[in-house]
Amino acid sequence: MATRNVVLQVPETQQEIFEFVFEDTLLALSFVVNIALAGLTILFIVALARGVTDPRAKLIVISTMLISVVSISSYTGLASGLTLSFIEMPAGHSLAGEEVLTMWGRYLTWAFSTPFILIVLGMIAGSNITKIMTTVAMTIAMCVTGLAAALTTSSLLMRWWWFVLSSAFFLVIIYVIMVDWTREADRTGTSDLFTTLKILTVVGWFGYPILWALGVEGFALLEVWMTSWGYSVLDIITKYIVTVLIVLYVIEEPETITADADYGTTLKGVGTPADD
Ligand code: RET
Repeated sequence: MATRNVVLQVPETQQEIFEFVFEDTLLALSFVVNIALAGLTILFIVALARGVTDPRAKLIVISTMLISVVSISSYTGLASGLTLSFIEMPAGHSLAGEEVLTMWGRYLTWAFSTPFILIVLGMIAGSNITKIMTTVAMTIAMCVTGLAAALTTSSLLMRWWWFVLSSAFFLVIIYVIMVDWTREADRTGTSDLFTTLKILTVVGWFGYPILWALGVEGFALLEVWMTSWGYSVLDIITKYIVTVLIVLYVIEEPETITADADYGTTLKGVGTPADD
């Protein structure tokens, strides 16, 4: 009977979840701070990169902006109670049978934000479309399987199997960044910036699966607000700090990243204005 009462007290409707989030000041702040920072980052990019003319530099800038555009929407989803739910953990989990708050919107929206991070990193390294698209596909696969890991309630084993699958995709991305792009950035002449971005990205990205494993989704050693702040701090490093460093470099339009008016045209010369 006692268990039944606890279950019935769990917020179920979107409004109840919204109220639950805002009753927990720390949890609510972990969302609101990121909404503010994503907004400020967008304004920062608009203010600084307005005058950029080179099409390749513009593509990099727009991609950085899309990271924060996705982020502000993602955190709005969380803050409004739309993209988080209480789900019951399967047998064997340390909170088995209890309903825990899952911020599944994070895993979902990473599938839209991380591709832009990788497009930008790959372009700064001077990599090719095949490698960039491979990492984009891998990150989408990583996030979707991570979402599946968080939402699987049938079996603990299946939750961790999803986690293993997601980690396999993750390791492919780390390999491309550490090996291919590091070599390519050397050749392109962007290794100073790329090395800094690489450290922030690789170290930061490893924090996400660690938090997943330590939080309620995994071994439940951390409380929900701690996990949420953990993700929010990692997001600040891997998105806004990385973006600011990139934009400050790209607005100077150095030769290492520019490509002139022909860039992105299908036929040679199509993008060049006629002489007459
Ligand atoms: C999950 C759990 C399953 C195993 C792995 C994960 C990795 C997540 C990562 C997320 C990166 C997110 C970023 C977001 C910025 O918007 C899904 C936590 C490997 C690496 C950079």
